[in-house]
Amino acid sequence: MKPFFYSLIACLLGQIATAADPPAIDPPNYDEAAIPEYTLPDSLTFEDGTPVTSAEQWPKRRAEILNLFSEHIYGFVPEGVSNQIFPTVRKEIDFLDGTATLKEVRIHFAKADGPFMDLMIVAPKGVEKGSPTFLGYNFGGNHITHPSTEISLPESWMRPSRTPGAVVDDKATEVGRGSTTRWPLQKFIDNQMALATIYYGDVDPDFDDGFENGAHSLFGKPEKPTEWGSIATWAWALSRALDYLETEPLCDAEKVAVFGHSRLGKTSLWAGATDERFAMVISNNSGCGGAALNRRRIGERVARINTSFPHWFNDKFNAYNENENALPVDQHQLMALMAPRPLHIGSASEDLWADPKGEYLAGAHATPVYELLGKQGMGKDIRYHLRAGKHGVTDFDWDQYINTFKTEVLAD
Ligand code: GTR
Repeated sequence: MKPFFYSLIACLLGQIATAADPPAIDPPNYDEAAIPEYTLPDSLTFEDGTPVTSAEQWPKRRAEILNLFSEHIYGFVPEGVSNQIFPTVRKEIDFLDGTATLKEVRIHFAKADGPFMDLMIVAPKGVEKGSPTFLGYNFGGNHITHPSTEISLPESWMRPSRTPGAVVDDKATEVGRGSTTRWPLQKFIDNQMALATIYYGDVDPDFDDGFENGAHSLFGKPEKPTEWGSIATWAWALSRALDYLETEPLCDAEKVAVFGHSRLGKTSLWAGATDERFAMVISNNSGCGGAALNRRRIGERVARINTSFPHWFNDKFNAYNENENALPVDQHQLMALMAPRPLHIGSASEDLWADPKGEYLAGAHATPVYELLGKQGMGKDIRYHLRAGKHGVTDFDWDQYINTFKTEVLAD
């Protein structure tokens, strides 16, 4: 009886384990030869099958594509979400040996005492009209960009840091000041450009929290599987930051390049797609759910990302786990939503998880839409660079983005 008893228990435990297990995920593939055949959806064919033949028809087709991305991947902003902001300037001082101004603005969402994000602006001095501006989220708080004690520490939940002591009890500490080289402030100033940055966790702390904190605490849980996940929420708040920049004398709101790295690169792309006021869009190593084509099924894939980060996309995106060919869109069409504005996609040679080749191809396959709009696409309005090295943001990457900003936005 004993062995039977044990096997019964083992069987029951097995069933419990099976019920709780995440869905089976194929191991990652890094072999180009093992990529299944695929056909990319055509950006220049309407959903009813008729071709898009003129630039005048593009806004209608663009709306279809945007709607498909909202419905199947990133999620719609729920009805009733208020776009109202309540900004308060908290600091404005000289910075970087008097070459720059440091300004801190607290922006409350929806009501004066609602949840808030702290926007930090570092802008060159002596620019009359307001400077062209990079707007982007940081991963660890505004204070990680520079050692100065003038920069306020974030107050919201802070994700763990690689710098020992920089985060204690989920809060940022003094130790984290200047702990990253990802934001070359003096380089921006020397190029007469401003940086506007926000800690992304102010808007929505990056864990699966059931929509209870950050901006979500105002609006509650999504009622439909097509409503927003965290990426769409972060993107929505970038638009609210741009609303503020439209009133900010230090910045030229008509010349704002939205930037993001990795998950925040997915976010900058979605912000650029949903808000055409952004003059230029930058994706740095954004990978799966960003610039990389889903159908290549190489490196990180849809099932993996939805399992590791269930809160990033809408619930409907789960329908495409190990089922990428069923997606009505692919990421080249997200790139096409930037047209005719300049788009810069940056990859890193060792960042195979993000599929550098897939990131390039998404840009290349957006070219027909740029051409329809009288632009050239890949090589001109769509820029791509492959930097040597790992996943990250380097000065070399910034040199490329600054150059594209100058030649494609500021030279006009
Ligand atoms: C990884 C994730 C990527 C990327 C990255 C990041 O773990 O798989 O999609 O977003 O995180 O944002 O750092």
